[in-house]
Amino acid sequence: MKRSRIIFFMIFVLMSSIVACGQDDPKTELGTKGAKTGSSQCKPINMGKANADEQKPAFPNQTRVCEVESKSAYEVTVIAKGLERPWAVEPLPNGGFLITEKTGQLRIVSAKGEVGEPLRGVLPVGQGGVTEASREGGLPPITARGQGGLLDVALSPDFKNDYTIFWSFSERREGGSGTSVARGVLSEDRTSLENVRVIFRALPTDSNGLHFGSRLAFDPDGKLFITTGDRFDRRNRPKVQKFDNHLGKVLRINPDGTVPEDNPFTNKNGAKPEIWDLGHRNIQSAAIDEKGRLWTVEHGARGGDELNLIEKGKNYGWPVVTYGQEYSGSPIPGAVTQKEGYVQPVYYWDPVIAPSGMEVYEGDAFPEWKGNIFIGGLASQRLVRLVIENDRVVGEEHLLRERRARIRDVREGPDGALYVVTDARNGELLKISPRK
Ligand SMILES: [Ca+2]
Ligand SMILES: [Ca+2]
Repeated sequence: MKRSRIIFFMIFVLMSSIVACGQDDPKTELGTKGAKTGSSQCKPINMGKANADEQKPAFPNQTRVCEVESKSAYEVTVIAKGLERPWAVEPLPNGGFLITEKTGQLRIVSAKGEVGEPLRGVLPVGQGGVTEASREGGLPPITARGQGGLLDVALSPDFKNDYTIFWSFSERREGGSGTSVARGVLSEDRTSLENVRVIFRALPTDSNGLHFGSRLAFDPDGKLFITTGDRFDRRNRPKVQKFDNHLGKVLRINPDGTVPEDNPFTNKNGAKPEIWDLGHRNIQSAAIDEKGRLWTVEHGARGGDELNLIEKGKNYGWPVVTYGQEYSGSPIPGAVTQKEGYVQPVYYWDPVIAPSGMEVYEGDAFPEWKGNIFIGGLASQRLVRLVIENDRVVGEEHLLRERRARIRDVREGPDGALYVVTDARNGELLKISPRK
């Protein structure tokens, strides 16, 4: 019995690698081929067989749209190497980049690619109600366990004047850890963070190391969106549909940590006032589009990664309305794919891409890509490009497949190039720019 299982497993591994080779047929790094858009014979990208293949999309093009190919010629340059599990990249307005490393360092990488020392931070005692003494001279205590660590970073909307930055992390707390957000001011010499304080703590705290979210995005009014996850286990999952906690939600706060008066549930009894919407599994992608609207991509269960356009006060379903199935292959208990009162995803993937960071492209360097959504793929090792028309996905392209790297974040720089970090012990910062 045991032996046959091993043989079966070996055959499975062999087959998987053959499929993987077939999918990743070598492509040059330069995207110069003609687009296939518009063909009635078009095919979706071959990601393999769907896990929940009996599930049907709610509308056409909600999954597996036509594969398209960029006409724009681009090149990929390695700006920096040797980053330790980078989680986020944020281009700075005057050149260079802020980079978070999951293991706890926040660094500046210069425009030329020089990797700076970790920024020194100071947490004033008593501010932010920290439950444990901060590491002396360090950032608020971070638990870099499981999926936790130093996670996203965002610039203040007025960064050019206030030098303020925001970051999310899994905070070490009594009873485990939880997603928190801190802010601090970058010193003039760009070596340390000053006036650091924690402005948000997702509750409840849990002892596991999974599903922390978390991306940060400022809306055009200067309010800060924070995304979270469901903290993974069956015990926590039902909390996503309840208002008395922060799990599986988009939250919205003022940059000083107070709650905006126009949040949807500030008058609801027992509701956490930071809640903007609910019903998410684990949102690790968030970006604002040209109209100022928030888009997110979340890790679904097996076969249920989804793209959502976020609206105030809405319910996005998890775990009662969702695509996909449990990792075990069994159905998600009690779940359906459609139900009135729950927002359908704009798009979903089965099999999944395992999404990370995202960007809505608005630059001038690639006119063809304007309004497109770019999403990093971790397990899928690719950069996903979605062509959007009337808030629906009409084309999909997978870039960077030949690099075979877990893509952790993607952001647009002031120059219109895309900047990408790869999730590895020797992580890279890549630049995608027009081919010279
Ligand atoms: Ca960010
Ligand atoms: Ca959903």
